[in-house]
Formats: sequence, structure tokens, C-alpha cells
Amino acid sequence: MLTGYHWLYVAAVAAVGLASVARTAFYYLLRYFTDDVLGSGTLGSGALGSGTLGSGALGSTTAVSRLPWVALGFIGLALFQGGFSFFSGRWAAETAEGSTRRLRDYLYDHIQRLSFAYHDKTPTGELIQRATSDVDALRRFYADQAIGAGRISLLFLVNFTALLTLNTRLALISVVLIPFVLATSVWFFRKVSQLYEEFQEQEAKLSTTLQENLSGIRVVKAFARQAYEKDKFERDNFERYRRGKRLLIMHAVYWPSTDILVFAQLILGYFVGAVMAINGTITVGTFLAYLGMVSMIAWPLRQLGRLIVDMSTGIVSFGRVVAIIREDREPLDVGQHQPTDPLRGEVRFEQVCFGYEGEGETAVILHDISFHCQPGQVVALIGSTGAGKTSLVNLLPRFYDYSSGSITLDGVELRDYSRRYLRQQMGIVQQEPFLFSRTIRDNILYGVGRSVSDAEVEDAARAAAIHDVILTFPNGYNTLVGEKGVTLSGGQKQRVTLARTLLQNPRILILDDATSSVDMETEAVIREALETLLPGRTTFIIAHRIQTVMAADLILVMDKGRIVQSGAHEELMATQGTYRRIFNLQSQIEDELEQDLARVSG
Ligand code: M5T
Ligand code: MG
Repeated sequence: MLTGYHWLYVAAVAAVGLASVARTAFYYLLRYFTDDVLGSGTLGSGALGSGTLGSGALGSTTAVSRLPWVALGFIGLALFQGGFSFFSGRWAAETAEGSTRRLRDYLYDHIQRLSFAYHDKTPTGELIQRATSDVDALRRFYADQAIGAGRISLLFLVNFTALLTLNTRLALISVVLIPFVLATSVWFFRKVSQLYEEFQEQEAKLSTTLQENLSGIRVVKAFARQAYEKDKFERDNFERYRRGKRLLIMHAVYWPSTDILVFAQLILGYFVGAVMAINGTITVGTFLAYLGMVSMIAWPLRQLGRLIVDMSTGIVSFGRVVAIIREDREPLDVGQHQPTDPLRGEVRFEQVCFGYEGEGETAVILHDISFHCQPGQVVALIGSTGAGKTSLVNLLPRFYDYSSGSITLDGVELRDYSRRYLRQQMGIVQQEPFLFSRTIRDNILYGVGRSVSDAEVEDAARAAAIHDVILTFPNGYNTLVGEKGVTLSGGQKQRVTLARTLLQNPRILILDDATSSVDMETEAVIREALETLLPGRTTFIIAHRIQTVMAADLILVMDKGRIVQSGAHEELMATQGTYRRIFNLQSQIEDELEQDLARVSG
């Protein structure tokens, strides 16, 4: 996670260590100043008293003449400490910000490379939460907690060593209760980890609710469900508050409970020290020095415990982020078959079965699908909703992989092609059109890997019967789509995505209900344009209108995941079955419509 920042981080910890050494040296200098320069000798000349700052060099001079040196020493140490603190802070910040920036970039890239199946089962809000809040917890971990823990550990080591040199027995007595402080910290660490995890889960749920309700705001309003959604949100939010409070209380309980231990530790030390001083085992000066020094190890240690507890958030978040990173990416470039010739577009399905991965058992959605189409043919799929038409065409670009049977493209098994190649060769207009909040031109140009002239963009738009509409927008092709620009109608959106796909000039064209929101007249215009564009490319058209599918070379009638009829229009009309029923139904409705129109105008 710190790749590339390891050494900077080590430097940051080292700098903070040097700064804390300088801090301790500061006290030594203070002692030297008090004992040897002022000559009061209050603290005696125990192990600490002399020698720290090479008193030899200063030894022969008078007390007054030493003053400037001591002053210089203080200034030097202050500069030393300040400088190293600064560098430590700077480097730690750079590590934290830099590595989390990279982590965020990586995470985004990783998320967009995960499979369709993963995205089907993972709520968007959950991913947003992990890519933002959890990454931020990691940043805090590196910027404050880890470095703080390093600093305090060093401080403890330096001061404890000093204490050992003062009086070993006293030093050991001063830390007997420390294991309990640490054990308490570990207990709190576990508790807080668990509570924090629950809190993050709830927060992710809340982001999911928020994200979903905002995307679906039109539905919420249309059904006047604001009150219901508000209650739902409030419930989720209250749960978040409850868990957040529990977490904070747990943090709050930490200080007083360790306070008791630390005070007990201090009092024990003071007591034993006092007894030793009274017995004459140690001098009063040493006792006084001890009083100062022991607090320098007890309080930081308690703070260390607190930092360990805080670090739990970073560690939990780390786990949450890693859980995403562990997910396998959808391999884009894996495929044994490296086609050299341009794709012809012959497609053969043989007894293909497929089901979406779900919790537990996978329900079969497509049963024994078999058909064959020559290069350049038009295959139409028609059938009731939920019959599996979208699922069938989704197998072609390998959005999902079929579970049994075989699909071949130009005679090669689909699994042997890389996904990237397939997706480059296939243009798909998806059933639910999606446009980005960019200009119309950018939306049409999306995914076109070559430089394209304006004329080409306009030709594609003309073929999709959207060119004239675009010209009526305030800025024509440069009009922004979405929240900051125009809102397109369903049919307009479909036609923009159609133009986008046509511009891609794919060898295999997949139109999933691409003209369902377009009126019949416009559809006829599109159909005409497509006819001039289609030659040479295999096309799959999913539609509900017979007129759209009539001209296809092969019509597949689907029902409940099976192909119930297949053939060309004339063949299907000649046999009793679903197709003829749909045809008769639709023509009947049209006839009635025409009669109605005739009556109105006549
Ligand atoms: C067929 C299920 C869906 C339905 C069946 C796209 C999709 C579908 N399904 C999933 O479980 N996950 C998915 O991502 O599969 O659905 P379809 O293939 O979308 O049917 P269709 O395209 O023929 O229907 P329509 O309404 O688009 O004409 O049971 O739950
Ligand atoms: Mg569909």
C-alpha cells in the first residue's frame, strides 16, 4: 500500500525519533544547567547529572562564561527538534496523501475493471463509501496514528532507558502496571474495531440509500413516496447515529479507565520511591528526578494505547478496501486466439445454457439455445418481456460467460477471444441508454478510438435520425447533456446512443430494443438508414414491433429462456405459432388505429 513511499515514511519516523531524542536531551541540558551551572545541585549528580554535553570542554570556565554556551545549546536543541518535527510532519503528510491518492486512483481503476457479475451484486453506495471514507481513514492512519505511535514508542524507549540508568529497581516498579494498560488498550482496540466496522457498514448502507433515492428521485416524486423514503432514510440514519454514538462512547470510556491504571502506577512508583528515599537507598535528588521522569513514560504510554485504539479504524478500513482489491478483475486481454484477418461475423450457438450468478443456486435463464447465422445477416429476437433476449445478446461481448454449450464466432469458440477484442468488434446499443454529463458530441464520440471528423459525427447522427434534433438545441453538438444542460427525451437518448454505436463502425451490431422509445415514423427513417449501413455486418436486433424484425434473415422467437420458433418472416407466417399470433395482434391494432384515424379526419 505504501509502495514507493516506504523510505519516505521510514524517514518520517526517524525524524520524529530524532525530534523526541532532542526533546529528552533538552531536559538533560536543563538538569546540567541547574546542577552544574547554577551550582545548586538540587538533583544531585547521579547517573544523569554530568557528561551528557561533554562537560570537559566547558569544565575549566566559570559558570557565567558557560551561560552563552548553554543558551546556544538550548537554541540548537530547539532548532533541532523543530526542524525534525517539521520534516517528520511533512514527510508523513506526503506519504499519507501521496499513497492514498494513488490508492484511490488504483481503486477506481480496479472497480471499473471488475466483472458485470460483481457490479450486479454490489451496491454503488457501498463502493463509493469504500473509495472515499475508508480510504480517508487509511490516510489518517498514516498521517497521524502510525507516526504518533512511532513517536511515542521512541519517547518511551528513550525515557525508560534514562530511568533505568537512574535506578533499575525503581524503573522496573514504574512499569509493572503497564502491561495492564496495554491489555486494556488491546481490549478496547478489539471492541472499537468491531463497532467501527458496524458503523462503516451502516454508513455504506446510508450512502446506498441516498445514492439510489437521488437516482430514482423522479420515481419517488411520481409516486409521492417522499414520506416513505424519508422514514426509510431516517431509520437508516438513526441506526448510523446509534452506532456512531456507541463508537464514541467506547472511545470516551477509554480515558477514564486507563486513567485509573496510570494513576495507580504513578502512586505505586511514588510510594516505593519515597520509601527508598526515606531508607536512604536513593538520594532525595534522584527521587525528585524520578518524579519528573516517570510521568514522561506513564502518560505517553496511555496515549500510545489510545493511538492503538484509534488505529483500529485504519485497520478496519484497510480490510474493507482490500476486500475490493482482492476481487478478480475481468481479464480484458486474455484469449488464446489472436485473429489476424478482419472478423467476418459468422455466429453459431449450440445448446447454450446460461444463468446469472446469485446467492446460492443459479437459476437457469437460457435453455439450449441453438442457431446459426452467416456473416452479414440480420438476426432478430422477439418475444415476451423477461424471455431472455437481453441475456442472450449479453453473451456475445462476453459481459457474462455461458455455463454450457458452445458459441463460436467465425468458427472459434467465444471464450478463446479476448474480451477487449470482442468489445472492439461489437457495437451494442443497450436497452437502457446512458449518457454522460458531457456534450452531445463527446457522448457520440465516446469510445471511438480513432480521430473522427465532424462530418462523420453528423453522418452517424443523421443515420440515427437525431441530427436535426441536435441542431435545435441551444449549442448544437456542443450542448451539455444532463444536470447542467439539456435533458433528452427517452427516444432522443436512444438515438444518441445509436449514433455513438454506429460511429464505432463495429463488425457486429447489437441493437437491444434500440428503437423502443422512438415513434414509428422515426423508426422507419432509422431502419432505412440502417439498411444502407448494415450490409457486411452481422446484426442482432431485439424489438417488440413486427415491422422492425420482418426483414431479418433469421427471426428467433423466444419464450421463457427458450427459442420457440425460428426462421424468416414468410416461414414463420406459414406456420401456426407465437409469431403469427403476435403479427395478427399487432396488425389488428394497427388496422383499428387506422380506422379510428380515418373516422376522425373523415
Ligand atoms: C431474462 C434475469 C431477469 C429475467 C431474465 C439483464 C438481466 C436479466 N436477469 C438477471 O437476473 N440479471 C440481469 O442482469 O434474466 O431477462 P432479460 O434477458 O433481460 O429479458 P428480455 O431482454 O427478454 O426482456 P425485455 O423486458 O427486455 O424484453 O428473469 O430477471
Ligand atoms: Mg431486454
